[in-house]
Amino acid sequence: MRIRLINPNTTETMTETIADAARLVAAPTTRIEASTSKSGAASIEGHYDEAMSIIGLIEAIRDDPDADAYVIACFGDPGLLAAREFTAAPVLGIAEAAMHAASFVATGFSVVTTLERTRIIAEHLVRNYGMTQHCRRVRAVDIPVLALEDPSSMARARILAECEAAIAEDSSGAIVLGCAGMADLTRYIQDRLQIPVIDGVAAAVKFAEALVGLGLKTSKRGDLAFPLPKVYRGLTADYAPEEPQLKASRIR
Ligand code: 5HY
Repeated sequence: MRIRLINPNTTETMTETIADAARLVAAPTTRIEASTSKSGAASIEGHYDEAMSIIGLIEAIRDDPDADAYVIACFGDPGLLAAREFTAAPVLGIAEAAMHAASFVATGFSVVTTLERTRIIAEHLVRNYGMTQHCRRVRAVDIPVLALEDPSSMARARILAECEAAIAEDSSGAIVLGCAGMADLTRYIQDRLQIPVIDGVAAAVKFAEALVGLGLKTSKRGDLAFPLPKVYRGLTADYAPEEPQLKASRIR
């Protein structure tokens, strides 16, 4: 099977970190094809960044209509439902995938994310995904997303310290890493804390494999049916939804 892994920010180096983490856990028969959004923000750290990233996300799906599944590799799960409308193939958001995986291995987990402002967005997702009973706390290390790639930011040490505090103070049994850019820290933190540390990129890849293995596709009945054809103007004119039969004839 083929998974299209989409980094909705425009930073190629981060896509490489994300793709490495995905390939580390993918089954031998799974091909991971990673893409960096062609439009939007260098890093997604708020509602506005998220909104501006969705065109690039849809474009990446439209450019590869035959993938067996799609993974949105940003912890805000930007455009998740719009993407599920746009294609029949399963679409996984790394935040949703990570939280579900954590709930399978611990009765309580903490999320450790980047900036204080995205901590609030992650709390919204906890509620939206019905995870309030499982998520003990969402924490932030207040490091910008792109500083994760800068050794001088001490990001690794600060994230480890925040995870240790989560175990001590939240009585959590598992940690969810709250940014795709933290994917390469999973093993490092897990070896030191000896509790499950969940990276959403890896979790989303394995859930995508499971859904495809089960022969499940996104339901086209109700709110995730293909978008209704209509005229779009301005910047989005090129994204006007097509007639479903036209779309169906173009994609699987
Ligand atoms: C992410 N931003 O995973 C989120 C992290 C965050 O550009 N990739 C981003 O802080 O919300």
